[in-house]
Amino acid sequence: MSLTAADILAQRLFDAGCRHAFGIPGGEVLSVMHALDHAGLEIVLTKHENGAGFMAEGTYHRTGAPGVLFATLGPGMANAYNVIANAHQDRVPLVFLTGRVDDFDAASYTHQVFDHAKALEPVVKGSFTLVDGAVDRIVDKALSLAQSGRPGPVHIDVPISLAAKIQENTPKLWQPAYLPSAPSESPEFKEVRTRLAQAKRPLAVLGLEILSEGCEADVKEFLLKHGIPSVATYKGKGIIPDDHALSLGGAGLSPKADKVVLPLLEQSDYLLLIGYDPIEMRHGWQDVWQPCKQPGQQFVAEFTLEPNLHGMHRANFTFTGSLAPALNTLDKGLTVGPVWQENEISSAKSGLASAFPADEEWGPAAIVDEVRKAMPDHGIASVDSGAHRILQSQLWVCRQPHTLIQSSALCTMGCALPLAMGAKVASPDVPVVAFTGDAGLEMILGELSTLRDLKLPVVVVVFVDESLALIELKQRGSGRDNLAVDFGGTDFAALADAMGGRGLNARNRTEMVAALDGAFEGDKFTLIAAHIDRKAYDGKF
Ligand SMILES: Cc1ncc(C[n+]2csc(CCOP(=O)(O)OP(=O)(O)O)c2C)c(N)n1
Ligand SMILES: [Mg+2]
Repeated sequence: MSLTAADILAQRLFDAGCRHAFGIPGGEVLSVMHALDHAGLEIVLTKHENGAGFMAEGTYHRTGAPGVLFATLGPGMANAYNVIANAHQDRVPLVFLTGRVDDFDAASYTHQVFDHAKALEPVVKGSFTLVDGAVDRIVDKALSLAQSGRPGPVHIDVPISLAAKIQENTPKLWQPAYLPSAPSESPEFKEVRTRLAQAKRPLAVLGLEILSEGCEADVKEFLLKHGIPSVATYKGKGIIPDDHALSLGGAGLSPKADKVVLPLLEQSDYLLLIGYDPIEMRHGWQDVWQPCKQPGQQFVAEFTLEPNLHGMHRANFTFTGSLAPALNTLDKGLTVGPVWQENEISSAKSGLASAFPADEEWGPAAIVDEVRKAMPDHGIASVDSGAHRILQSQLWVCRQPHTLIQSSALCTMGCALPLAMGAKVASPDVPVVAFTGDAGLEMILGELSTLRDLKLPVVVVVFVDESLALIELKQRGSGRDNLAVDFGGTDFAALADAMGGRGLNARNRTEMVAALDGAFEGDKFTLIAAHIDRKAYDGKF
């Protein structure tokens, strides 16, 4: 059978586990889109390339296979920039396919044409142009790059005529998977083990690289076996269930949580950083710990996928390579003694619980509380950027990893709805909820019509406060006048009805419970406009 370049590209993506592709076609990417369809990827037409990219990311969180986003040249590519930057910062393997005018044409044609690769350079791991006769090799390189080390986005520009051109050569075999590598035994590694065995106050910091590697179960087993408590970044929540006695939940954005967690990090005599990528963290986490050489003082051992070039923190030893085999080696002959003998961890847990009460009569915490009660542990929540996210991320109890998804590095608005949609497309049987601020939703509203067309019962919970609450808080906190942070009210419930969903308002817990009833079933999305006061987050995080 004769295959075009686009067919080979599409088959490679299918072989890599990709089953969906999201985007908006233009004439220049039609051959690619149809080839993806023929190869067995479901094509999802969206309203904006930014939303499409987040849907593609949503599928990655469910399947582990790279997300696929396609866009036409020029404006299509430019619209996708935000989500590509997000994939870069949030370590998402994303394959970004664009159409491109043929080189002979570009010599005398300028309409919609600019250099995609140059524009994308700071936000992709690599940019490739398909070349006649080497399509298989180029796609393999792109896929390897997207998925190795810290995952990230790769861009493949597909010249229009090449896409439809029959390829003479038979595609070569898919290259084998890389095998995990672990640090070998060494005097340094021995010291890391010995110091852990002697530690009185060891504490692990868990990050998103654990999810990138897929070694959540190994990390959990190691920490629980040795009774080592941990704190996670927001992306790492649920590796150890948030309500486990050894878990301090997630941290990174909330000053109130930091007040409890950072002193523990300072008191700890042994920090074990596992896949901790500080790109999720703010200034409060810069150089919190001080690794020392002397016995009895703070010791920091770091296991990470890539060298520490960020400079956010230091460690006595940083081992790069696969995390699970490294923990396996660390485990050999290891016995950790009794730790944290003065109930510091349980006191910190109670401190966190009282800092974030969920029992208010009505408000953002009550909304999160009611949704949590309505969802099983394996249900998936996404959350947008804004004041609501900080509170939601602290309050949302994750008992399994991968159950709370968000943009925690780029922190972009407008991600929660499409992330939830992508997760639901990839796993229709799992209940999925998107939490979003009102401004964040208004940035991405068009995708509600995509959700209508998908006929999926995703639940969208909007914190309606008619305010850019997080920015208003910062503005007020810095003594500035109120400017460009308040806006008028949208009737989100009516809007949801108009866009083919089920719209409901909630102004108290009873209405919230009623709105959630049956919302995770059927073939319509439910949008719950949860009304809260402006300034509802004052003193809350
Ligand atoms: C694309 C983008 N633009 C601007 C910002 C800056 N920003 C962060 S949070 C926020 C307010 C979001 O308002 P809303 O969605 O209503 O959430 P709330 O803070 O009210 O909970 C803004 C403007 C951002 N993170 N992303
Ligand atoms: Mg708001």
